[in-house]
Amino acid sequence: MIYPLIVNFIQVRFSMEYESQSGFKVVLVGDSGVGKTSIAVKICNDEFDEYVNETIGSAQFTLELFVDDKKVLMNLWDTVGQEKYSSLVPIYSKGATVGIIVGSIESEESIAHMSNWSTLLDQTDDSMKRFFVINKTDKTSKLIQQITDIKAKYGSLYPKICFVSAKSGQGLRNLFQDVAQACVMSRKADIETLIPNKKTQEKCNC
Ligand SMILES: Nc1nc2c(ncn2[C@@H]2O[C@H](COP(=O)(O)OP(=O)(O)O)[C@@H](O)[C@H]2O)c(=O)[nH]1
Ligand SMILES: [Mg+2]
Repeated sequence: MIYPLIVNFIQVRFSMEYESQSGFKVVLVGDSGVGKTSIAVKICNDEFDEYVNETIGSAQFTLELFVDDKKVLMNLWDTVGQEKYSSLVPIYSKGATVGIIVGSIESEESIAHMSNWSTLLDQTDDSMKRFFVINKTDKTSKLIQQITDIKAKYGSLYPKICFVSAKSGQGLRNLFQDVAQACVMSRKADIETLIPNKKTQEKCNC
């Protein structure tokens, strides 16, 4: 008897929260200089600066996108990339729904390091959704060849690599639309675990 009431209550809360929630936390990590701040500024303010000030500590940006006609609010946390601060990543990323791990197409080293950043996110929450992003695609004249090479070399390590440019904005909208979708899916997954399993319920009633 109480089961439909619980489901109903959760569903009402669920749909209300899409309009008014405080936002999903999305963290940006990666080596210094790969363009984390530039990505956040471009997608949130549609601006690009050749001379970005180094991020001290962390900065936060707010981004609103729609998924299935529902507003999804995301708080992007832009963290410092220097190795010396990497021990702070598990603290910064606490409570994050999605981690965006950034490398630069200009720096093979930064791409190789993306797995280290992913390991750091594991220390916070190994079920956190990850997006592997290679930035600065505007800076190469051999983009197609580089994409093929990077996918061949890192494809098994980084499941789905997105190629973007914070300068031109190329690929960013699609990336963040996928991030918003992942946020919504994670909320649905959370709610599904709250709803009693029907089979278990039936068993209990026997
Ligand atoms: N050409 C180009 N330059 C970029 C791009 N993204 C960032 N940059 C430049 O790379 C430098 C470092 O960017 P920044 O956002 O500070 O990197 P962060 O240290 O990872 O936050 C800055 O001079 C940016 O203007 C991009 O997509 N294309
Ligand atoms: Mg920065």
